[in-house]
Amino acid sequence: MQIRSLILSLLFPLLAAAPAAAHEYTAGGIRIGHPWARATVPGQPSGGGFLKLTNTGGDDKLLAIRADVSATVELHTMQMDGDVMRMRQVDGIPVPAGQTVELQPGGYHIMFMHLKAPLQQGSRFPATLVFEKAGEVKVDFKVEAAGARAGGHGAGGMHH
Ligand SMILES: [Cu+2]
Repeated sequence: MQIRSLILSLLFPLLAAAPAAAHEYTAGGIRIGHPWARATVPGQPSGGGFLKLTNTGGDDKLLAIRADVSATVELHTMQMDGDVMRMRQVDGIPVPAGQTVELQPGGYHIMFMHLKAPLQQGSRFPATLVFEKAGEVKVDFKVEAAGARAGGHGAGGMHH
């Protein structure tokens, strides 16, 4: 009994922390996992956003994102140009039926272009995802450390 309550008390803080760390939304057959953005420094023109899309329905496509934190929001992919990884704007991110598509550093990502203010670590901001079939979904992006899951973009956002 004592051991059991010790284990519970050790486990509980972890369990209690989980929902805050990983927030999730649903739109039709699409599950949107943990939208997050990288913190930016003052003067940094743009910031990256990431999330995970799990599609249990039919073929769909992420068409656009709207947010007030920046003048515009673009969808980007990374591709090799000779020896250099470069970003390229895409006009949508396909989310095929039954598949999981992860927007992550070094791959598909969201760019909040021309930020109105730096993205502060620990804060949240609202955004609307627009899907071809599932329609519009409001989500909150959590702002995490600039170096979180590093790779892809330089922290300075100098490519833009
Ligand atoms: Cu980009």
